[in-house]
Formats: sequence, C-alpha cells, structure tokens
Amino acid sequence: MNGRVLRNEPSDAFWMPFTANRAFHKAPRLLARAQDMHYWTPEGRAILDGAAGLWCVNAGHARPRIVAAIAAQAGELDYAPPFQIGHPDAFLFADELVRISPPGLDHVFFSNSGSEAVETALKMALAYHRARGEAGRFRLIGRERGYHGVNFGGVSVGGMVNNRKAFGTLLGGVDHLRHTHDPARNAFSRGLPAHGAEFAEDLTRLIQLHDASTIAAVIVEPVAGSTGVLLPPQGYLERLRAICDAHGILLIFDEVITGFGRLGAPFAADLFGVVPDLMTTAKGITNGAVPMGATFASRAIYQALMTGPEDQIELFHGYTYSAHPLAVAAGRATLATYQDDGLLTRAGDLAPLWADTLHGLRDCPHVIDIRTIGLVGGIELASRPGEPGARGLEAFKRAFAAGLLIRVTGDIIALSPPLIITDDQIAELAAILRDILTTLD
Ligand code: PXG
Repeated sequence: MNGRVLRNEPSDAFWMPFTANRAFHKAPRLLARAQDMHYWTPEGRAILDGAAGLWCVNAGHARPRIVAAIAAQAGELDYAPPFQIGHPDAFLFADELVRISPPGLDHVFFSNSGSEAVETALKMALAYHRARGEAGRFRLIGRERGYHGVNFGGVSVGGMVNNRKAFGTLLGGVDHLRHTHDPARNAFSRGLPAHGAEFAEDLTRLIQLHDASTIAAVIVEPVAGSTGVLLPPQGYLERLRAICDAHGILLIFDEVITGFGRLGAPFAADLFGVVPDLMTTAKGITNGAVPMGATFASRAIYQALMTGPEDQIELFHGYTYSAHPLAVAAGRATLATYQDDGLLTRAGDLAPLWADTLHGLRDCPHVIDIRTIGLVGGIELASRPGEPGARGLEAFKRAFAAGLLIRVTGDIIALSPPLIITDDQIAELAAILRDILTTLD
C-alpha cells in the first residue's frame, strides 16, 4: 500500500477512542494540518476550529514559539528520568505555574493527562489525611454528570453513566452530589444561573449519612465541560467551600478544561473567588502540543506530607513521563505565548460579544437552552423522540462538512474556540451554526 491509499482509507488497526469505530470507517473524517484558528483536511479543505481541538489549543495551532521550543528540546535533552533526579527546566516551569496559580496552590505534580492529574489529586487527598492521623477519611465524593477522565478513580467519582456502566465495581467508598443542571428554572440565563445554590447542601446530607470523619475530599468541575457546559449556580461553589471547611474535607477543582484562560481568568478559582485545596489541570497547559497534566496542591497538603525521615520517599506516586522535557518545553513556551498575547484574560474581553452572538441563536429550531461563560458555549437541543444524541451527532457531522469543528455530547453542542478567535470568526462560527440548526431534522 502506498501512503496515499493509507491516508484515504484509515485502517481499523487503530482502535479509536470515544469513537463509533465502524461508523467512522464508513465515512472517515481526517485532519492533516493546522495553523492558528484552522485545521485542514487531507484534501485541503479548511475547518474553523470551534473546539480548540478538544478544549486544549487555547493559543491557536502551531504557534511558532511553541513549535520551536519543542524542536529545540528534542535535540537537547529528549528524556530524563524523573525519580530521584531532575532536569532544570521542570523546576523553572513549576515556579512559573505557581506564579499564576490561585493563592496558596504553591506546589505542582506533573503527569501526562487530565485523567492522571485527577488520580494524582485523589491519591494526594487520601495520603494527606493519613499523614495527619486521619486515615479513616477514605471516602471520595464526586457529582452526577461530572467528568474526571477515564482511569478508575476518575470514573468512580465521575458521573457519566456510559463511562461507568461497563467497568464493574469501580472504587469503593464513593458517593455523588446531584448535578446542578436545572433548565426548568435556569434556561437561557445570562451569567451564572440564579437557581441551584441549594444543591451544595447535598454535601451536608452526605456528611449526615457517612459522617465527615470518613470523607477525604469532594471533586467537582467548576464549570462542567464534557457533560455539556453546566455553569455553577450563583453561590454554589462558595457554599461547597464553606461546608468542606467546616468539616475538614478537601475541595478539589478539576480545571482540566477551565484552566489557562478558558473562562477569562487564569483559572476558574480566580474567576469565582473560590480557592480549592487541590486543582487538576492538563490540556491548555501545553496548548495541546505535548501531553501533560499537572496537579496543584496547597502548601498545607505539601507540608503535611513532607514529614518523616528525610531520605524516605514521601508520596509513592509518579509517572515515567512526569515532567517530560518535551512537555515542559512546550508548557514554558505556551505560558510565554499566553502572557505575550494576553490570553489568560482575553476570553473575559470577548465574553460579552460571544454571549450575545450565541444567544442570538435562541430562535433556531430545536434550541432549548443556551449557556455561555468566558469563551465556552453550550447549545442544548431537544432530543428526537426515542433517539437521544442523534440530533447532536448529525449537527457535528454537518458542521464538519460545512467547515466548522464543534463538540457534541448527547444533544448538546459545546463550543470552545482558541482564545485568539477574532470578532469576524465568532460571527462566521455562528452563521454556520445557524445554517445547520435551521436545516436539521
Ligand atoms: N477532567 C476534565 C474536567 C476533563 O474535561 C479530563 C479530566 C481527562 O483528561 P484527559 O487528558 O485524560 O483526556 C477531562 C478531559 C469532550 C471531552 O467531549 C472532554 C475531555 C475528554 C474527552 C472528551 O468534551 N476532557
């Protein structure tokens, strides 16, 4: 087979993730090249990136500084083992990250994905309580419709049924808060929804059920992304923080999507003024260019574990590729690009136009709710009777054919363009969507 055949007929040797593999092979969609706001297909068709790849390419594609840093690093130091030895740039990068992190989150543990950043945070929470003599705090609390990656811990605290149901008993000692999605009261809200802070009281109920002395941590996405862009009701995160504080429970924010400027502030914790004890990040940390995850920990958590004999490993956890030199190089260049271009706050400047433009689609057929924050948008469509997800999937396929990349989850369209998007491109994106929505069955 020559390269041309291979390129046009993708082989099923590659078992594709979160993909309908057999349907894909009947009508493959391929991306061959990317620059700034666009992808190009192998045939050379331009696709406007309305999803920042998969919520990660915040500075736009193939930014020269990031490309050059990765290339130079590959020739300088391709790999360095991360256990009991280090490479200088990893320490510099951690310092740079801590400089922009929410107050008090002063320590960074590197991994290779959001899923691993989550496992790291959950394990840190358990180890922290044990180190302080509270090993009885073993329970982890997540939330319905939460997405925390695909490893066993993250799936256990996660709340998306399709990601859970095939995989047995998952972790024991896990419970869930109810989700906060309440379109009957909050549909088409501008800004944070007015109703639903009381859902935080579910944590009080779980404390009454299990006793706080058995609960290690609560993990939530400040804005739930994968499940369809669910915004926190006004006062909700503050209330969760207060209940955690009153009962010695750690609060973990999963900022894999919300981190690095997506909402208009460096992190959701900054935007909402609620600082967690642990914060998970990935995706935008390297602009998607090299896989990396990072878990930020509070000073108190770090210090609680920096005890015992000095020559003993404090946390038996880490990855072969923790702080991989290529990821560190990409991350440092990404941070510099974000800072040079003001991207950690640009979404805040664009947010009013973004919100106006997306809410302008309210009159389109099937649209039952529109939610925006920063440069994130969710457009919820009514499901076809008996066929949940079918309308969303068709919208995704039609958008791709029309030159626009979107994400869909069920019948919710999720939008999260690179933070470099122009006003004209926002208008273009909305025009394509309007076209699709008005012709969709
Ligand atoms: N936490 C959150 C909040 C995420 O959004 C992960 C953890 C896991 O990250 P990794 O790097 O292990 O994939 C994510 C990932 C979607 C979609 O359709 C979103 C993600 C992954 C796959 C699909 O929106 N987010």
